[in-house]
Amino acid sequence: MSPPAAQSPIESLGVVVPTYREAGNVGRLIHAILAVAPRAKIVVVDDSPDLATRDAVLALDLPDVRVTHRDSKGGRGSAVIEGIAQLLDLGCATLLEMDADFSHPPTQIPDLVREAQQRGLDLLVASRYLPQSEIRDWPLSRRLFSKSSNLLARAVLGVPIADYTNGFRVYSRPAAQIIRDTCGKQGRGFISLSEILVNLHSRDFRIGETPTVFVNRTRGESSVNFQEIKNAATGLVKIWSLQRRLRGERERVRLGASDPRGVEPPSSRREAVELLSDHRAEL
Ligand SMILES: Nc1nc2c(ncn2[C@@H]2O[C@H](COP(=O)(O)OP(=O)(O)OP(=O)(O)O)[C@@H](O)[C@H]2O)c(=O)[nH]1
Ligand SMILES: [Mg+2]
Repeated sequence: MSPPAAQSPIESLGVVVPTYREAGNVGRLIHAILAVAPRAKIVVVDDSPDLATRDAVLALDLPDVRVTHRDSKGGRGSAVIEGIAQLLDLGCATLLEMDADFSHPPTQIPDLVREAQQRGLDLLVASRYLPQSEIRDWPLSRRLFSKSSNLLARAVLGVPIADYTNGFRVYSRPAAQIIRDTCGKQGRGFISLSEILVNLHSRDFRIGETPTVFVNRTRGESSVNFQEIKNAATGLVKIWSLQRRLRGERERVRLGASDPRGVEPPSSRREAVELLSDHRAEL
């Protein structure tokens, strides 16, 4: 389905919210999103062990808000990718991902969407690590862990972005299609945020950052645990190897060698835009 050509990015916005035990947050968050983006379509992908979060969404009874409940904790990244696929099917031209716990201020959504469009970006990261950014109420241990994870990811992967792990991001439709078709293979949790960066950067998609204010959650429980951290470390190694493979493929294509990828996803943004013809109008 194609969005009408006249729609502005905020009018054709789709928002994906991954949830794990967020019954106390999700309803308020959806109202807060719709207060600033009344035409947005919202997809919640919930992996909670009970139905409280799903029921909190259903109780809102809003036509453009849907919730998918999955049977096990499939990971934040896989939930986002599933939500992105649904939003693409709904015809959204601009997509945004954000957490359910109000760490990502919904009031910044219109500015993010506008900035992504004005700068011609395929991915705009709301970043906690720019000079004007702010992190509120995080304990020192959490700050140190997050900062060092980001420095490590940047050192290994080299995508010129300061914040690899904040899941408050805007995507163009072509970028979202690449994410749907290529990501979620190097881990299912928070590491998918880095996998997305590498898959888009390796294909010359346009990536930028803008400052944000990140606020520690005040309701609900953290889902971060040791297993998640271990999975992220393994995922980082896999993504590094993926990045080398993508670079090799690009080089082979550049040198005119026959394309060994068969029906694999496009190796550059240009190729992606040429192939993804269903939304030529907005590209
Ligand atoms: N669907 C789904 N969502 C998840 C999963 N793990 C976390 N989330 C959601 O992803 C978002 C980010 O997770 P958080 O637990 O807030 O992670 P964090 O911000 O690093 O840490 P805290 O805010 O301290 O909990 C929240 O909306 C969570 O509910 C998961 O396995 N599946
Ligand atoms: Mg959080």
